[in-house]
Amino acid sequence: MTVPGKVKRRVEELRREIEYHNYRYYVLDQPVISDAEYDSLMAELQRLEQRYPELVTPESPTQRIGAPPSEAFAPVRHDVPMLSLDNAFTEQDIHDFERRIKERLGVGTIDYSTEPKLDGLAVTIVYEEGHLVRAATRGDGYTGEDVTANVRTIRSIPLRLQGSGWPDRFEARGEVFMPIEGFRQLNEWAERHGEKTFANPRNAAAGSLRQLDPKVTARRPLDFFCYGFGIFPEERLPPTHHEMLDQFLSWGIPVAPERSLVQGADGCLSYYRDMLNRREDLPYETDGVVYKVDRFDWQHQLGYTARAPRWAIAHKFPAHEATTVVEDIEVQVGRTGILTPVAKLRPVQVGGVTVSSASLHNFEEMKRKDVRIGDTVVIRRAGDVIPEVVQVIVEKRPDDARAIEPPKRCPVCASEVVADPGGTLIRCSGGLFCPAQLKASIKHFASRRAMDIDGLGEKLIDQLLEKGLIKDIADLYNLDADQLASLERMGPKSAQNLIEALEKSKHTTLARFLYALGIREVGEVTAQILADHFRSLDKLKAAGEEELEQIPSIGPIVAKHIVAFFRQPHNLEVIRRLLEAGIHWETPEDTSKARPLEGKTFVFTGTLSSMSRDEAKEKLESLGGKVTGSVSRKTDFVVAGKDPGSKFDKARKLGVNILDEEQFLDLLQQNSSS
Ligand code: D41
Repeated sequence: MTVPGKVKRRVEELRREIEYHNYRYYVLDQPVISDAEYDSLMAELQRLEQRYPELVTPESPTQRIGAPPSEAFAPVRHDVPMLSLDNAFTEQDIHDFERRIKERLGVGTIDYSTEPKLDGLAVTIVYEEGHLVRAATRGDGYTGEDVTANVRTIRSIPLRLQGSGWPDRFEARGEVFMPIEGFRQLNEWAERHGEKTFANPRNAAAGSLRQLDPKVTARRPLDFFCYGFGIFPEERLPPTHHEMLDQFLSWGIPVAPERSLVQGADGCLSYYRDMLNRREDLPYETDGVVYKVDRFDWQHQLGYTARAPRWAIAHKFPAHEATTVVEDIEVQVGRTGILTPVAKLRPVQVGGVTVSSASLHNFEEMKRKDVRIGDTVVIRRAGDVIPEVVQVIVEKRPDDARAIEPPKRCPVCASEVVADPGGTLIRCSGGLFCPAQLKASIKHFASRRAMDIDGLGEKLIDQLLEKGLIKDIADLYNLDADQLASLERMGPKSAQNLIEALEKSKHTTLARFLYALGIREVGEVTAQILADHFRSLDKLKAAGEEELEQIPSIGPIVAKHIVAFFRQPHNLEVIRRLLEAGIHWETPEDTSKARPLEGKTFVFTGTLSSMSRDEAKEKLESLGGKVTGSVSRKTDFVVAGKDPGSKFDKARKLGVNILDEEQFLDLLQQNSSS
C-alpha cells in the first residue's frame, strides 16, 4: 500500500509539533498547550502510524517507549576524553583556585559560569545533521558504554534538534539524573509491588540508565541537563561557556535553569551560599556547584592537568549522608501506640547538623535492612525529614552485633503488643493507660493545629505528669499559676502566660476539638468533614457506623474507630470535663442545607407558567443543582412544563424522574426553607 503524500506530510507536521511541545514542556517548563491537546496530537500520530506502519521511524515521538532489550552495552571510545572535575570544600579553596588562574592568565577580573552540580551520571550525546545518533556513559573518561537506546527514552532529550544553525556533528555532554519527586514515586511503587527500592536518586538514575531493557528505562522518570560539549567545530564556538549553553537550549537541549554568570571568587561564593540555601527546595539532588571560567579563549590558555581542566572546579556541599555506628536500638511508643524502632547513633555530622538517632520506620523495615546493634550504617538526612538508616555496611559488622526482635510487651507500660490488621505495624494495647501514649496524646491535644496551647511543650508535659499535676487532657484546665510557677524552668511570668494560653484555647472550633481528641484515623480533614456534617458534638456522638459510612470519604474503618471512641466511658468523661471547663465553639454554618441539591442534574422541557426558565435555573443553581440541555441516564430530574418535547419521551424511556410544575415548585419549597 502506498502512503498518500497528504498523510506523509501530516505525520511529519505532527512530529514537528509534538517535538516542539516536548521542548516547551520538558526543557523550558513553559507549555503552550494543555495536556489534553498534547494527548490528542499524540493520538492522531499513533493512529496514522498504526494505519501506515512503514511511516514509523525510530525517531518518532511515539517510539520513546523503548527499543528491544540488548545483551550488553557496547563500549564507546570518546573522541574527546570526558575529564573529571577537581573538588573544593572550603572558601579558601575557591580563593586559591582563583589566585592560580589569575597568575596563569595575568588578568584582573574573571567572569565565571556557575551551575548546580547534579548528582547523577555523566553522559555524552552525539548529534549528526540535527539527529541524535549516539549516547554513551562517561565510563573511565576514555571509554564508556553505548546507552543510546536508553537515552532515547528520556523525554527531555531531543531526538531531533529545534531551531537551526547547529554543526553537522557535535557532542552535548551533561548529567542524567532522577528528579526527587520521581524517585519518591518510583520507590513507593516498588515498595507496594514488593520490588527492590533504591537508596537514593543517584542510584536510581544509574540503575535506570543501565537497564538492558529500554522499555524499563522508558518508565523511569529520568531527566537531563547539559553542562558542556565534546566534539564541536572550533570555528563555530561562541566566545563563552554561557553563550554555548544558551545555544544548546535554543536547539532544544535542556540546561539547568539555576545556572548563572558571576564575577570573581566572591561572586562564586555568593552563588554557593544561595544554592546551598535553596538546596532543599530544588526538584533534584545536588552535591555542590560548579564554577567555570566563562571565556573559551581563557579556558584554552589554562588548559588541563592530567585528569581535569584547570578552568573549572566543583565546590561541594556538606554531605547528606554519613556513616556511623548503631550504639543501641530503642523502641518508641507513638500517640496511637505504634511501636517504632529507632537507632541510637554515635553522633555524626550530616549536612551541617549533628545526628544522634535515626528512624528505622518499623520492625519489618528493620529486618529487611537487617540493622543490628553494633553495625556500621549509612545514614541520610534529606530536607527536614527525620534522618533514616539507608543501609548496613555488612563488611564492618562486628561478631557481637545483636539483632533485636519486636517486643511482645510494651516497653513503657508492659501491656500486650498486638499486630495491626495491615501486618506491618505493631501496637501497644494499653491506650491512654500507657504513659507514652498519654504523653503523646497530650502533646497532640496542645499542638498548633489542634487546641493551639502556646507554651505547652514536651518537657513541660513530662513534668506535669511526673508531679501528678495532670492525669489527662481535661486536668490541664484545672492548673493554676502557683502550681505552674513551682516547676523547673518556669517563673511567675511564664506560668501566667501558659494560663492565658489555656484560657484562649477554650474558644475553638468543633473541627479543631475533634482533631485534638486524637480519635484514631481522624486527621484534620476528616475532623472538618465530621464537623461540617454533624455540626454538633452530640449528633456525632450518637451516630452509628452505618450513618457515618453514608458520608462521602468516610469508610468503614474510620467509622468503626469513631464509634469505638465515643463508646469508651473514659473518653466521654474526659469530654464532659473539658466542656465543663469552658471549651466552646460556634455551631458551624449549615453548608449542607444551603446546597441541598448539590450534585443533582435537571433538564427542562415545555413551558413553565409560574416562572421563566432562567428564573427556574437560577433558583436550582442557588440550591446547588445543575441544569443541562439534554437527557441521559445521569439526569436526576426532568421538569416538564406545558407542551413538553422529545426530552419528555426520552426521560420516560430511560426511566428518569419526571416532575410536573407543581411537583417542581414543591421541591424548591422543601429545599429552600432553612
Ligand atoms: O552537574 C554536574 N555533575 C557537572 C559535572 C557539571 N555541572 N559540570 C561539569 N563540567 C565538567 C567539565 C568542566 C569537565 C566539562 C561536570 C563534569 N565535568 C563531570 N561530571 C562527571 C565527571 C566530570
